[in-house]
Amino acid sequence: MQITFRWYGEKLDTIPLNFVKQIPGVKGIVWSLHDVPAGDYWEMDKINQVKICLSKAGFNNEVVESLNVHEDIKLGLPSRSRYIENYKNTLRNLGKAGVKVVCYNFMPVFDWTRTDLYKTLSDGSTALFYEKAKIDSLNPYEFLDNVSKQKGLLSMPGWEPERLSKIRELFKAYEGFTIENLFENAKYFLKEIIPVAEENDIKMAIHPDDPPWSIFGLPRLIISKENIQRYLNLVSSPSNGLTLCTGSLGSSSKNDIIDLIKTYHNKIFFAHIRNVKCFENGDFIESSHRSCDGSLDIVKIVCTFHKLGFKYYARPDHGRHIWNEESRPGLRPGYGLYDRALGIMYILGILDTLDKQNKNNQRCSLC
Ligand SMILES: [Mn+2]
Repeated sequence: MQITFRWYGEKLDTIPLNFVKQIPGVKGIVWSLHDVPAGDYWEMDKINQVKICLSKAGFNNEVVESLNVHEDIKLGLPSRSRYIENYKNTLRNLGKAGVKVVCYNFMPVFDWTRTDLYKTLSDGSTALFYEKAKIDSLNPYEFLDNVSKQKGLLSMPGWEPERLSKIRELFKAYEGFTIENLFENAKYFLKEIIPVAEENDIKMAIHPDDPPWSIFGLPRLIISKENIQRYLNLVSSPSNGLTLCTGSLGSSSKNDIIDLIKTYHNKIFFAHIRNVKCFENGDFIESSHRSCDGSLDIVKIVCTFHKLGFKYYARPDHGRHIWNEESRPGLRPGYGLYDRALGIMYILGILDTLDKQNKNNQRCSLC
């Protein structure tokens, strides 16, 4: 697997690329044009600016996360055709710029959802936390009032102020909307864009819904093996694939991550590898990468990818805030430098051990 690191761009990220360069093993930067609203076209000039900036710093630009899908496409409104055309033209430009994988999601209204961005863990670090009872007891507007007061939320992808200001209208638009409607609209979208992705040698990798269950009565697509299979069947193509986010799918104990990797390894083009600690009452918190700190066996996960010859991209996904990093101005919750770097070192430690075993023709002792 090729290790990558998500970075928000020169204007928006407080972590300099030369710091990222000091994390061993990072080959590529996972990037996006975060200042372009969902549905708009990405101009070649802007794409090339990022490409030059990354290549100067010694990184490739082969993975984009996210190329956001406009809400009208998810809702299947007549205006979707304009946004789908923009999406296709953006894919053409990304292909020209050497992009190989595009991560996107099809989550209605909210991207990922948490109740606390800085929940304190027993060691004094803080992390993103989901409190089930709180989500269940609030309506979406109360929830937003509650969570948007927390530092840093509105700078997070998926929580852009312009999107959230329309939240009431959006919820109205989704009234009576079912999972069948969402699958139907996803199919329409894929039929349009997948041929363009194929022509441009791009793999589309849908990110699972986070958390993997319905919230606030909204339907959610990528939450289970059954739905993943159904989504991949919507359009059968080597360009229609998955981002396997261990933490998103793994926050439901119903999902067997190892089984998903074994079943879909030919369809996984991007792996988000992080741990999550799940509690019996449905709460979960993002823990360190170490297997014993969370509910997921990261050693076994990395080992399974390695055994299957996974050659695509991986990133450590989110991390905790440690070493007083939460006081850094402009920090994006979950996207500090230190814990993601530690996560990469943990993953590399596992991979190096596996490579050494292979070299010595030893049987794998890790999974
Ligand atoms: Mn993820």
